[in-house]
Amino acid sequence: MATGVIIKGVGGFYDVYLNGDVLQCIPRGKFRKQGITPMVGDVVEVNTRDAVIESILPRKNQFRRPCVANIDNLGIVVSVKHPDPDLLLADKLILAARMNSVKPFIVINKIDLVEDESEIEAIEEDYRLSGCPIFRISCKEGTGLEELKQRLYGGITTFAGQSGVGKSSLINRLYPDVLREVGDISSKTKRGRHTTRSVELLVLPDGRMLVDTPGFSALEVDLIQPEEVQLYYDEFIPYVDKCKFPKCLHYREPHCAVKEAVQMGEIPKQRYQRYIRIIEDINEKRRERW
Ligand SMILES: Nc1nc2c(ncn2[C@@H]2O[C@H](COP(=O)(O)OP(=O)(O)O)[C@@H](O)[C@H]2O)c(=O)[nH]1
Ligand SMILES: [Mg+2]
Ligand SMILES: [Zn+2]
Repeated sequence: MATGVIIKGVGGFYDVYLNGDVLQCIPRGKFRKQGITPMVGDVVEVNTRDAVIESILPRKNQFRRPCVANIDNLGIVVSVKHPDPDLLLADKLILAARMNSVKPFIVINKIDLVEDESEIEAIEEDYRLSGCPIFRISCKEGTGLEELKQRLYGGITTFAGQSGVGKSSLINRLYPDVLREVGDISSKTKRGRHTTRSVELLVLPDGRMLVDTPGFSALEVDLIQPEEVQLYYDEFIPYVDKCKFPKCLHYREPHCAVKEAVQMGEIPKQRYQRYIRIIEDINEKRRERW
């Protein structure tokens, strides 16, 4: 028996990465009877002689789009320009990642497009206390890719962000052996081809893995309670105990230490304002539901 990771699944067969090798396996019949479908990213125990998956270890998380389990790290890609950064989306992705025990990091791409560094610095400033490592890169010129590669964390990494920010370009750069479709922003409608393809894990030489299909939905955020959101904001930690109300949402409550810290410039203002947007979004969605 050996332990490996499913890196691909097609037509009932699963490619399992085991000690540097790939073994095509079938799952034991019992899984189907139990209604369990193995997923890409699953850690499995394999009977190597028969190439049979005997057991699937408990998943730490699982996602539908792309359909993959056990994600460790999420690279949130924003571009300085074309398209302009959508930091509300980035914040929601940070939240969705942390809710699912995924470690987020921020990748600022297309730095070749700005002459003035201040646009990059503004994004970095916004996330300086978020606890997310931040990388500046240009997929076009190759800047910062080596550093990103060296600091890519162990386990399985996936990338998310708006369309056109350079996720596919980045995966191609990090894993150049397999070329994937890099879209032109203007021809984004030619989707069909890509959506039917199944997800695959790309194994880097040292065993770290990338999800080949970018994506990671922030929809899960809708399920969170408004009072839970703050638990995922590292920025607030030093202040929350000093708020007058123990259940302070740092929203409309008086004598709120978080709001005071924002006023004093100790917590980045934009990031706080987007936190409020998220709280209001959640409240609105809940009103619609009831
Ligand atoms: N100038 C510039 N363009 C880039 C860079 N990275 C990607 N692009 C371009 O941005 C467009 C969208 O890239 P793509 O990787 O398809 O984005 P995705 O939708 O996030 O997967 C393509 O035309 C890329 O050539 C970069 O670092 N600099
Ligand atoms: Mg793409
Ligand atoms: Zn407060």
